[in-house]
Amino acid sequence: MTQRTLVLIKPDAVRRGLVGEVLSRFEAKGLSIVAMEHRTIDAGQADAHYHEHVEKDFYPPLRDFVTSGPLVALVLEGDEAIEVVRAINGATDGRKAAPGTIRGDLSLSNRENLVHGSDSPESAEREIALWFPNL
Ligand code: RTP
Ligand code: MG
Repeated sequence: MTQRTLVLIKPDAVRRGLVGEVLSRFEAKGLSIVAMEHRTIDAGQADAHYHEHVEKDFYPPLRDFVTSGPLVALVLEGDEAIEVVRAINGATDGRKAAPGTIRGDLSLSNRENLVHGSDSPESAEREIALWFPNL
């Protein structure tokens, strides 16, 4: 089934010059970019995006990280796009993520892990509306 999913190329990827590398993996897989924007977010947008995590111990440093510089937000579309993107991204912790995934190949951190992908159809709908209200 064709789905849309919300992806963030996080500030660490922008700082490290990996936007093209990350984008090329999604494009090579066959996913279509239907929206894309370079943006620096404030704490309010971070809290709205990560609302399920705001009470957790790891959230304050995560908020500092995602607001630390520009990121690239995009909407990708394709067959089973939500699950496909999460597989391409790899496990949350870059030290444990499988080689061949974005995090497994390019991250050595549990926080600075380069990418975000929506984790369910409900999350995708909510996150796309949050980041791209005109879509
Ligand atoms: P994402 O939401 O960014 O796609 O990542 P995910 O589903 O793989 O991981 P999630 O559990 O939703 O965590 C969101 C982001 O928070 C940071 N994190 N830090 N223990 C920690 O220090 C910790 N755990 C998670 C990561 O940046 C993770 O992607
Ligand atoms: Mg998540």
